[in-house]
Amino acid sequence: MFNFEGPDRRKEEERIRREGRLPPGQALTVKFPVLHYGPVPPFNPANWDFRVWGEVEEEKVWNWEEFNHLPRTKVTMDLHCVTRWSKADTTWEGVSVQMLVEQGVIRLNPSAAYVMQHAEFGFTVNLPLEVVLQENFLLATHFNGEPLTPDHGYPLRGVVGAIPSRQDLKTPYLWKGAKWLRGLEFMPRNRLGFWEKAGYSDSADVWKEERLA
Ligand SMILES: Nc1nc2c(c(=O)[nH]1)N[C@H]1C(S)=C(S)[C@@H](COP(=O)(O)O)O[C@H]1N2
Ligand SMILES: [Mo]
Repeated sequence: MFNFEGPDRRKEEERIRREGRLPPGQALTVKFPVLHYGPVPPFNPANWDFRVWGEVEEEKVWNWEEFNHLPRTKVTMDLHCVTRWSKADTTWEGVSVQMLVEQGVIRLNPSAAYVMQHAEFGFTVNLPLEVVLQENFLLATHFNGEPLTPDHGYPLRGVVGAIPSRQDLKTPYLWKGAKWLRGLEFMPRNRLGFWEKAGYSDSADVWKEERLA
């Protein structure tokens, strides 16, 4: 597929590689491939809600309007997909879980250690709490200044990537962000999500090339 992207891709890949931003076994794309299991769900703001439950002092349920009044932030990241494409300098806007916790909007129990993202059709993705609280994990409503498109997760998705200046942050492959996200479950112990149960790596570190379990 990359052959059809022209000379710009090659030059861009050289630059990203030189800057140490291309993990092993990855190739740069200037497109934005779409990958998921199953159909794209419809969005109806009248019955959409976002739930926060589990190891929290108080469960939360926000409708679409309430969700849009939460504090918002922006982050620019490189995305790394386990199917071996990477995309550089993508800008995401939305809600940071770290910020919600710092501002007391979500109050975690001390027992909270893992997080399950719950999406439409029962799709799930698990991550350690530590990663969900990093700056490179966002509950995103916008990509490069525009609302998400339906196939990339509209109206809301988890997204995780690499912030080039932040090599201290753990960086999992892109599948660790659930599109069409509807809730977060804070958990005392780890449970595997949809792709993790199917044999993908639990930790999914892009720099260690943790693709399959
Ligand atoms: N709800 C949902 N989210 C999902 C998936 C899925 O099957 N369902 N697949 C994941 C996988 S495997 C990848 S690689 C990324 C792809 O995101 P993209 O389509 O925006 O490139 O979404 C992730 N989020
Ligand atoms: Mo994927």
